[in-house]
Amino acid sequence: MQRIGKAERKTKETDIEITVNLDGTGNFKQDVHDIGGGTKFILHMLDNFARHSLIDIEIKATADLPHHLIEDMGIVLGEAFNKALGDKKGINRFGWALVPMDDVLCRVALDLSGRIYSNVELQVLGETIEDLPLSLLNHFIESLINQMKINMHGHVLYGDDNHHKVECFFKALALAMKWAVTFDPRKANMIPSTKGSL
Ligand SMILES: [Mn+2]
Repeated sequence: MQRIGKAERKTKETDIEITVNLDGTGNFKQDVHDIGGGTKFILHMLDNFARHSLIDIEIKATADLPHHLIEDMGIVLGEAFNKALGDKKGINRFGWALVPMDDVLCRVALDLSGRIYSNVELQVLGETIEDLPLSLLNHFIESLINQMKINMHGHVLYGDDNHHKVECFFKALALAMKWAVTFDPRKANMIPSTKGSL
């Protein structure tokens, strides 16, 4: 089975197309026009996310400004996930991970609940990670959470290096998401909620 979702967004500011395959092997393909302002770093994070979640991600994007690009990539990625997940029949729904990266330890727990709630503290010191403004990273995470309507708790518990803190978060997010979207054949025809919908 291959659960594939494709989403597009074309505005005066951005032109983005993202495809995800939940049953992939972690392949990351991108054709994104590098416009600075954190483009490289966010792609590095998404490459990590794909690799460790085993979710294939393909992105094609152009944009006028980094802010528009990064925020809209979060929206389109969330939409692609929603399409791939469909009615969410048979998925684990919950996912969690505790991941170290050198000096940093990060914990992520999520629920693909259809309800938005987030509590994310990455403990980044200063205003930027490499060339990515912290505010933009927060926008990206928020866009993804809002679009997917999920509940996410993500905390860097300790550590020093900003790059490690954020990368560790994306790795933990990847492992949590991998488990949450995994299909369990024992509940193939079951939506994992006592409400009967998610
Ligand atoms: Mn890195």
